[in-house]
Amino acid sequence: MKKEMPKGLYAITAERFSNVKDNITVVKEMLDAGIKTLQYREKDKTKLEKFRQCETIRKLTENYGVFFVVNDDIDIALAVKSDGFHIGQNDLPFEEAKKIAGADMVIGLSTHSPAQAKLAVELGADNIGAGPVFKTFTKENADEPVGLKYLEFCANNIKTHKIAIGGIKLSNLAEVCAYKPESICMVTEITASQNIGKTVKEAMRIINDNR
Ligand code: 3NM
Repeated sequence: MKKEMPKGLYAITAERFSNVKDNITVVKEMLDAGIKTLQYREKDKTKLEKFRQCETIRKLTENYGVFFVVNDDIDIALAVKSDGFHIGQNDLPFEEAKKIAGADMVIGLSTHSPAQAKLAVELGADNIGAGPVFKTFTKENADEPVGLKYLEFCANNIKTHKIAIGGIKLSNLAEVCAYKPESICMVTEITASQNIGKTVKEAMRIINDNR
């Protein structure tokens, strides 16, 4: 059975931007702080290293009852039995990824324009990334920021679960909340924080206050 992705704050790993901590240490801090949705995203490791970290994170997220998403690697997602899988516009065609992932896997697709968002819905995406809302230095070759205008388009036209992403910080979180995306993702604002627990709790408070 497909699980439902929780709404609210969505966290993603980024070991390069984690103050020299490894992903597992950061994930434990995120889980202790109350994160409900977590994506494993890692561009600089071998398949085996990624698999090992995902195996550990799957156990941890299961213990905490947290929704676990694997980015890019469908084989790892299936092997560790993650709840979800996420791909971008330059990965396997969405239809192919969906066939491989099977009926029980929640599948998300990153989108950067109204046309991509509409197509993602037509193709049966369970959720869509919408961004980058603001300038980001976390993703290599990220698209130019689509701004709050794209979130406004999505709010008015897309019913599928939306994940706002890209350059989102505590300082601009309330502006993003105004467009009511089901989830909001902050990557480096959390991973690079000197106090992950405090940052996560503050983000959740802002999201709750602006629902
Ligand atoms: N995807 P930060 S932007 C992983 O627009 C990712 O699809 C994006 O990192 C998209 O919160 C992004 O540190 C990185 O800016 C966001």
